[in-house]
This record gives sequence, structure tokens and C-alpha cells, in this order.
Amino acid sequence: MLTLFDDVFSPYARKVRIALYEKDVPFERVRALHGDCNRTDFLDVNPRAEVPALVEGDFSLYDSTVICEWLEDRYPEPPLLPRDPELRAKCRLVEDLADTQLDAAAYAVTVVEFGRGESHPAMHEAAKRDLERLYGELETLLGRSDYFCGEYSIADIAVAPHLIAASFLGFPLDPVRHAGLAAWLGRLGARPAIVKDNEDVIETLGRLQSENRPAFDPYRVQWRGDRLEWVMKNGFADWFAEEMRAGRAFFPLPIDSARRP
Ligand SMILES: N[C@@H](CCC(=O)N[C@@H](CS)C(=O)NCC(=O)O)C(=O)O
Repeated sequence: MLTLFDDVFSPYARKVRIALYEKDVPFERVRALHGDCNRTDFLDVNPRAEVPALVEGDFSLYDSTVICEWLEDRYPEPPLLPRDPELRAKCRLVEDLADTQLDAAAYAVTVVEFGRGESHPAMHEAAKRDLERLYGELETLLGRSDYFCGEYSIADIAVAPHLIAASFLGFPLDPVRHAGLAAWLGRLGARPAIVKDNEDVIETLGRLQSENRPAFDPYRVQWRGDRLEWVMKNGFADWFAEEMRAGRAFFPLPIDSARRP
């Protein structure tokens, strides 16, 4: 049995869960974050203390892209990577756009507005501008097809959680300018694997809210490459310096090796 180190809200964990559901592979879940980054009891599975990570017996791996490629090799049916070399490359590029750019554009604003309930108009505007540019790029990449690479693939699975979350955060698609993408999201949202994962996310969010518990700890935030790059290039270096001074910012692979198991 596979064990997925997981967080219900992580778009990367969502990508892996949806791929597992599509391939009908059974797995058990260990909720690994609990709003606590750099967890010591998780570092033996992923030294970066990030979800998702997958374990099967004494074999373990992490990073959603690496995990999905392994799943494709191990459970080839139904295929989630195109056979054609050009489409396969396009699939990886769309997945990368989702993992690096879509994620980064919404991360800081998620921490500040959703997590802390604070307003940061400049950050909100920067996220809106970037997301709209990315929606335009995705609209072009989709063209007239039903899915990014002709057939449904990991490219669709990687993008969907980000667009669902961005809508929830107040950055919806424009039904006129992004008509193709909006129709695509409707198609994706009807797939049983995505319905199942959405239900899980909504049910968990509702339960946490009714218990007055946060979805994550917004005052203990783990940062990394693309998310930090977004903050810096959009002119929020001073904001980030204050986050560090206040002890609210953490990084993978902490220098303090005493935290290692
Ligand atoms: N490149 C990694 C990124 C994974 C990642 O950034 N995961 C975040 C959640 S979305 C995480 O686990 N952060 C640790 C924390 O917040 O404590 C992947 O594709 O799996």
C-alpha cells in the first residue's frame, strides 16, 4: 500500500491525489503539515519537509512532478502523459508553469489576505496582474482543444487546483476574455477524481472553520525559490525582511542540523 504524506490544501498534493484517483491506485494518507513547517518527524521522508511525499515499503520519493512521473511508470493506465514527444514536452511545460508561476503569483497574497485576514493592496494588485497574464497564456496554450495536450493529462491536473484556489481567493477567470479556459475548468470540475478531491478540500475547510482553526499557520511560513522570487521581483523585499526579523519566515533544509532526526 502506498502512503502519501499529504496536506489537503496543497496544490502539489492535490496533483498527486488526483493522479492516484484517476489511476485508481489505493493509498493511505498521513496529514504531514498541521501548519507546522520543518517538522522533524517528516524529514526522514522528505528532507525539505514539503508535501507531497510518497512511501512504498522502504522506497520513498518526493516532489509532485517526480512522484507523478513515477506513478506513470509504475501504473501506466490510464496514461496521463502523452506518447507524442512534442505533446509530452508541452505537457511538462504546462505543468511547470502551474508549479512555478501560478503557484508563486498567489502564494504571498494567500498568506497575507486569506491566512492573516490583512489587506495589502499593492500585493493584491501584483497578484491580480500576474494571474491575468497567466490566464491569457493558458488560454493560448489551450487553443481550441478540450485539454492542454489533446487528451486529458497531468498538465490539466497540475493547473486545475491553482485555478480553483485563485477563484476562491478572489481572482476568478473572466468568462469573456478566458472563455476557453472557463469551459475547460467546467470540464475538469466534472471529472470524478476532481469532484472527489474538491469535496475533500471543501469539507475540510468547513470543518476547520467551524472549529475555529486555521487552514495553515500564517505566522510560520515556509518559503522557497519561485515563491520568494515573486516577492522580490514585485518589490516586496522590505516586507519580506520584516517577515524574517519577526521570525515568521522559514526555509527548507534548515541550517540548524540539530533539527534533523
Ligand atoms: N516542488 C514541490 C513543492 C512542494 C511544496 O512547496 N509544498 C508545500 C505545500 S504547497 C509545503 O509542503 N510546504 C511546507 C510547509 O508549508 O510547511 C512539489 O512539487 O512537490
